[in-house]
Amino acid sequence: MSRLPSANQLSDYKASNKSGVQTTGSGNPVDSGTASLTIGKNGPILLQDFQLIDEISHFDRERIPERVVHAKGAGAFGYFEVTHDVRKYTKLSVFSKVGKRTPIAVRFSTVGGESGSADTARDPRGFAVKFYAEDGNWDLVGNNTPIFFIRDPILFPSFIHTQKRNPVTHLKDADMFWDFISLRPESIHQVMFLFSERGTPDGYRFMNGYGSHTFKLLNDKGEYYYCKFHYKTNQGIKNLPADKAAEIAGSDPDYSIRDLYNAIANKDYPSWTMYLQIMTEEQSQKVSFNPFDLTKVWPHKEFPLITVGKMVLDRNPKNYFAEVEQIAFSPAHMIPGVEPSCDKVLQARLFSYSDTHRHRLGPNYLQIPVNCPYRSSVSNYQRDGFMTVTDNQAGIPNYFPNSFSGPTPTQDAAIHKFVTKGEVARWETGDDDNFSQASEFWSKTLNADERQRLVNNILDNLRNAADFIQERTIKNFSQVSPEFGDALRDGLKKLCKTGKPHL
Ligand code: HDE
Repeated sequence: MSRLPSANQLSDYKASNKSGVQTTGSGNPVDSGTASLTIGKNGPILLQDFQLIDEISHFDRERIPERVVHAKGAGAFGYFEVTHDVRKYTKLSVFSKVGKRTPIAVRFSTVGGESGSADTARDPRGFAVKFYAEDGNWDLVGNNTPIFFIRDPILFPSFIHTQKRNPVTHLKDADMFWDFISLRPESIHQVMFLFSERGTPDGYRFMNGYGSHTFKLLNDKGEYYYCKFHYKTNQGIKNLPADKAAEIAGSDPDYSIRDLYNAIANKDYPSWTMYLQIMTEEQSQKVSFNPFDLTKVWPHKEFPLITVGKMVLDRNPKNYFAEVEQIAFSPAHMIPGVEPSCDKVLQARLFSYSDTHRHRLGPNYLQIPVNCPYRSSVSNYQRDGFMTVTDNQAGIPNYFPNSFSGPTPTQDAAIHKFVTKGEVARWETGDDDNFSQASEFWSKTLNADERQRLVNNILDNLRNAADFIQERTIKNFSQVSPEFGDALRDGLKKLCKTGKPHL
């Protein structure tokens, strides 16, 4: 019977490898893998059985904290190839020459579920890319949606709590979810993406990716542009209808991991085309929306897509834990030519990721091979710490400035200087134009069938929330379009009549 490559991993290993001598972690050969050292056949175990203690104590420490969000995911490796010249906009080394290839690592993920949760859950998908460039690693840590639920990062921990489990029942809780969403209507645009079929992509190969935030690009003349990054899937977009997604969640919860692994193992390498959207400073001051607000898209008509290159995934991880569980992306990992904009959510992310890596993987997480900027050499004044596994920069001076050939800064890395002023305050943004782009999405992007499915998918979840929360939610959707609000109100009434119990 023919089997998928993912089912044959062990047989494939056996076909090309001979068994070696089993050892302890310190490399000492062992004489049995099946018996502990005891006094007599049934006797107690000896403390001198280092092999047993080594086995069990290592096992006791096997799990590291899972990612607090994006815990379930799949990773792969490949390259990014430049196909079009964009040096007018940026001096980024990875875009420096048509035909240039840069090695990349990618991790796709769901967001809210634990590392054992189902791949087809309704959720945004993470789309994180690490470019191993000659001038260090550049991480573009995005999603499969161009926008997000919030525009002020202070709301992020609360928002995530509402996606997770109720602290008493340990169940997903529709009251928590819809209460927060309806109290913060800036989330409505992304909620509509989420409850459309884009919320259940048919595996990771069939979705687009977005850097989502507005970034700043810098060219070699010192000029800057605002920019959004897009990846379009060359496999075509495929989404799952809600009932199919639910069925697969039961029959094959690892559906998307399996699909990606087998496509690559079968040499059916997935690829994406990368594009930029560019906005000048002048345009940024004139556009009708806030270009630094993460709940907004930049209309393609005004800001057309500019092709840069393609991303190809052609290698599966050699080992999942080493190369996927331990991979650590950070929006703060930037190389000359790309800089943050004033997008507040991006600003907070610049801190958060490295912080979580130090907690999850330790202070030397950048020494782990998958995270190490192996195409440049790390040279600085950081030393020591848990799990220093390099030569710790040997005899290079460990202080700066110094007179002994220690590494020195370069102006190539200087950020673009800019002036900023304003009153320091906690600026509330809850009422900043929450509905205009959501209305466009409803009336222009979705067709009648898609609108109906969006309504059905929302009803399927909203029906579990308390009445007053349903009412507030419907009021918000009515501001997107009265027709939308009416469809939800009618739908809830009908569901009430069926008498089907709420979850
Ligand atoms: Fe994340 N996010 N996030 N996020 N995020 C993490 O970092 C965080 C946000 C995204 O495959 C964590 O390594 C804050 C937007 C992806 O390893 C954590 C805020 C976008 C991944 C974290 C956001 C993302 C993460 C958890 C708002 C799309 C998975 C583990 C201020 C543009 C990366 C980790 C991977 C992971 C924090 C919002 C994408 C805790 C504080 C917006 C793809 O640091």
